[in-house]
Amino acid sequence: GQAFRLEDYRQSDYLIPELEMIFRLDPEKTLVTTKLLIERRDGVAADVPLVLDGDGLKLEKLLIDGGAVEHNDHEATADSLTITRLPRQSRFEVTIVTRLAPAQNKALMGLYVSNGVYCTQCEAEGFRRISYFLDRPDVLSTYRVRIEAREKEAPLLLSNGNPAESGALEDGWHYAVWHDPFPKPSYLFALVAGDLSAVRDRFVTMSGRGVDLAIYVEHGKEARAAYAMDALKRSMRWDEERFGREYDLDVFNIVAVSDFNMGAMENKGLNVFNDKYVLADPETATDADFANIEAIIAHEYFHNWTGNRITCRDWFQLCLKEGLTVYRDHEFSADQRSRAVKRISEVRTLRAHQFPEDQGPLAHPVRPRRYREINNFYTATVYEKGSEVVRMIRTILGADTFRAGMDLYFERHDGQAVTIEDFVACFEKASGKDLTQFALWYHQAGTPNVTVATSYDARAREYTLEVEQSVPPTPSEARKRLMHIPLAFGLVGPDGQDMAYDGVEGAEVEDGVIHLRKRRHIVRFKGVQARPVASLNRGFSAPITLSLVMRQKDRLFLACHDNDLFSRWEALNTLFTEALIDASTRVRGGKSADFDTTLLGYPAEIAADEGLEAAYRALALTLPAEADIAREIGSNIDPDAIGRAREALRKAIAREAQETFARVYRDLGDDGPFSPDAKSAGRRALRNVLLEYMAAGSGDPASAVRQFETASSMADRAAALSVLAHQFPGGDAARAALAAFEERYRDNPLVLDKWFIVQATTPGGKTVDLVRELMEHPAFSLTNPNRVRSLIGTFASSNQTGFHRSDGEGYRFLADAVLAVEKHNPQVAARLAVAFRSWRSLEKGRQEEARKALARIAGEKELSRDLRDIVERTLA
Ligand code: HT7
Ligand code: ZN
Repeated sequence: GQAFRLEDYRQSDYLIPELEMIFRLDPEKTLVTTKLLIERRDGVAADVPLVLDGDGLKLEKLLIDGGAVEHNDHEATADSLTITRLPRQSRFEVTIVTRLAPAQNKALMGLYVSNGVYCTQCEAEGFRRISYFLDRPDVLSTYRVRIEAREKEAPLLLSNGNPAESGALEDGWHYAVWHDPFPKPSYLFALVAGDLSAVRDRFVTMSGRGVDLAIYVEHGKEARAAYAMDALKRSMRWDEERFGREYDLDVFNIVAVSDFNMGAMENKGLNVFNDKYVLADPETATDADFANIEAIIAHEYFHNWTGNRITCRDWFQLCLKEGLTVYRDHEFSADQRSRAVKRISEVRTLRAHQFPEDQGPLAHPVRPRRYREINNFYTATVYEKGSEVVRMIRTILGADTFRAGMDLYFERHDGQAVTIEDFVACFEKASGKDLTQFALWYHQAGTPNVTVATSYDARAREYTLEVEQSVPPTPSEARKRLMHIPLAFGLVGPDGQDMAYDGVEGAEVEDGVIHLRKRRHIVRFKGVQARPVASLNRGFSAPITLSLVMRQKDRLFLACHDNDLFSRWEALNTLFTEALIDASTRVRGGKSADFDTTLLGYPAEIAADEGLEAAYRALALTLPAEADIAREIGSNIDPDAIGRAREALRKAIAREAQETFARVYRDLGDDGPFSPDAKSAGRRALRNVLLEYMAAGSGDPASAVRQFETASSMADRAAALSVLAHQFPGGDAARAALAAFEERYRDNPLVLDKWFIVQATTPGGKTVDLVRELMEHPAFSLTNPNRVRSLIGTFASSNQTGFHRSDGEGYRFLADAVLAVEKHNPQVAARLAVAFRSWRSLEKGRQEEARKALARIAGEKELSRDLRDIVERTLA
């Protein structure tokens, strides 16, 4: 298929400074009239045709300056409209009428109907499914949108910007007009029409302007939007205080819909959300749900400045808005909650999603140079690694200069569509530093590895780090250039405090950060009074892998004493990972998984250490996931051996710490009325980790049954359900709990998703059959992305022993499911297929089975561009 290349970018010949749209809404026959004010750029000849993008469109009518266009003067296909004869003057008006059937649109791009609500999704290239347009982010227009609908069917009519006018029409129809004064690209256009309830509030901005806020949900769900509204107001205030960014329209609307391909969408003044990221109350939402809602509400709101006011020149620049906005939402959550706990969670997510991407066939730079289907580039690399790159800029420049760079970016580029080079230039200007080498983080794929060897010369009082960097080859980038890696560090002394030193040679070291720029640095710290333990990459200052051979004793010392909480967690996590890799090798060789007793003794200490916040203790006690262990092993992977080793470690820890765990679990108790705040969530997280251990150690489901039956929140109920279903599968307790849960929530699809997830992630070879069976459940639907992701997606991405069943049944199942979903929703199907990406790191038998399943998909004649792109790159 055709690929788009960054170097081929050129400006469009025409611009569309203004447009008017009229929607006459009907589920089967919607008419869209679009009146475009077209402007020819200076220097472009009048005979240069105007070529507008379309996707599956049917042209009903075409006028230029109000007059008909001759047959010979234009060509309309489903995918484009080319007008060859145009007025000589540089500005003219093109009127286009298209006809749509939104009720038939199951791809959920363009205009569609979700549970009776008309809504749109235009990013990245969905606008062209509504009307012919210059559907590219560097064409910015002001929109005036008139919506007409049957009042009974759609009393609520929304679009971007501010409301301008509304009124009644004949035959029970009515209309509303919206005007958005801020020029925007078409991907930020939105329309919503339906019968929804509003939760309203008001926000006064820092300059004293009032903004009417509304969150629209289905009738009866209003109370479940209260937390989202609170998160919105906190986000608006935070952006003023931390970045000086004020909201700019009179209204800010959020709509929750139940059929949505992604999490949410930042359309100007009218954010559309997957209802999963709006609706929450203690009865139905876990603590993770509350935290996700807070983060995503913030993320979409923050896009108003990073994405909307300043947008991307082209889709290669996606990280310009996404990486930066993720960085901003991470900072917001860190300020609202515990910074260390937040950072640990971010790093776990990065390693779970971005590292395998960077280390597999789908690896690409944060700012890619080539794509066949842009939908497949909304990736962990663009989002999460993109955020890490911004974080590194801040680490290198310091907080104040970083803020000065951001201020300059907002000032210089407001109202423009720009590039990563423009963004980086603002920080170069603000700091006076040359960031050319640093910018390789945007341009070069792959996770850099840093190898470190340490030595201490007691006589000379000199501590030496020999540091070497390498970047592994990735698809289409065999040779890599050397990166600028900011490595935050501390030299931890025998008393646990960071040690001072007199001077340093061999690298630039500033404010606790070593700047690696060469392949090899020998960094000598002078005047170090005793042998320290090196704490490196503190706070995960750079998204790298670190190879540092360290005695277990020293790692354990860091796990107990490092004053950087992230590094403390990291030390323990590394100890667990190393132990699990060893154990899985032994298990695979038919031996027993043995563990060092020093390591087994430490979890009880952590659980009982009240000097540590509960959320941190919960994270520290969470063993590396099976996928984390597999990633560290890297090749010839046997997921069953890893599963057994991990289970053995969990049991060994549970037995060793039995009494302490039971006591701490009891003491944490039920802490009264539910509150979603971070402290209460942390207590629940710790209790629930302990519950898992207690069940594993005792082999008795009783405590989980008790918690399931008496839980006063979904957080506790869902945790108990998962202990029962995963540790006692098929047993009476698990069966009873699953049945009770299903009965209690049968009318709440978002909660039933948790029921699907718990079952889909049950370890072991039988789960694939269960998942196939659950696809027949009345609550399951192949056309709703949340259902598909909960049942099929989590099975494939989060059930190592289930998906990787050695006979290949998991792979055959996924191939069938992907092909079934692809028929109506290529975007969601392509995302499901990403679960195959690490197939080459499996042992030979599984590799062959996975390859066959992929080849079967690739062999289908009529594949969508989305799915073909993923499958071919995965097989390449
Ligand atoms: N910017 C939004 C991306 C998005 C999207 C992309 C492709 C297809 C459907 C989509 N829905 C939302 C989400 C965000 O990052 O804020
Ligand atoms: Zn985003």
